[in-house]
Amino acid sequence: MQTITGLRLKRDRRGVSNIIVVVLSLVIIIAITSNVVLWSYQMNQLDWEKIKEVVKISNSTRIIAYSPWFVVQGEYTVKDGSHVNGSYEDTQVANDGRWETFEEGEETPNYRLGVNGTFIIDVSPYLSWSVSTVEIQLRYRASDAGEKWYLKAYDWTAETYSDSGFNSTTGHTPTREWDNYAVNLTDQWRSYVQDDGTMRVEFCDEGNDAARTTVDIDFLGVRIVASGTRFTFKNEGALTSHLVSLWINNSTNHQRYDINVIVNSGETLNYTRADISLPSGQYTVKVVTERGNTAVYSGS
Ligand SMILES: [Ca+2]
Ligand SMILES: [Ca+2]
Repeated sequence: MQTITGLRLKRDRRGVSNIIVVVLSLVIIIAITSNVVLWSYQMNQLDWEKIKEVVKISNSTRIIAYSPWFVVQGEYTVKDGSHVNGSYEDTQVANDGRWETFEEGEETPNYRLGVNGTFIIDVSPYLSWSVSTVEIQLRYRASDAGEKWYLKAYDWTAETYSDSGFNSTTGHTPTREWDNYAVNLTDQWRSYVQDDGTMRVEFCDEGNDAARTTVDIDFLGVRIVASGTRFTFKNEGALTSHLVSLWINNSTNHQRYDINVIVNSGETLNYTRADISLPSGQYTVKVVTERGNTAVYSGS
């Protein structure tokens, strides 16, 4: 009797342990299977989202910003010729009915005129911009049209007044009426502007001539020309897109920029970057989304 009971107990224990093994195995199998299913579902979800994402670049445009005019802060230095009338303050505002008058020197036939002044440019608001050049604008009236007039700036390295690298070095022929004459310093502007924004500008005649010219200066000013870029992104997909990087490429240069731009489904978004200057000639813009999709735009 005792033996039979012992056998039964052994069999029951084996049966219970078998059930435990089966149940544990089932639990493990279910856990693994559900994880695999979930993982593949998540993968499919990401793939699906990547496929569904449609972002386009519909435009990229150069934008130009001008600083206010910076004007002379003290009386002009007359290098050749003489001061006749008015003061430097009369040259600070254009078209205000006030001007400063200078006359070529007395030594016939060597009539010469050259005046220069110091200008302080406030560069600080444009530090984050891509400064493309500095412009000099003059409004003046000469009493004869017999010679050209020039704008130059002081080259701090060469230690001389120069127009080397300016967009125009041919001078301006006056009409004997009020004339506007502007030059820009191209990308050579750094030679002419000190780090603290100090700049010296000279207005001078073409050379020795027999007519003694009187010149009225109504306005002389300098300003910063900054350039940036406005991109237009279009989200034609059903999902919100996160743009994470932007490339500007041309035949010689590939430049990457970090961006952090959210474009909602159906949205057209303008995105302006003052520090990005589009290259001249053919270029391509590429944006990359967080999901790894790209959009490309070709411009020139
Ligand atoms: Ca002259
Ligand atoms: Ca004036």
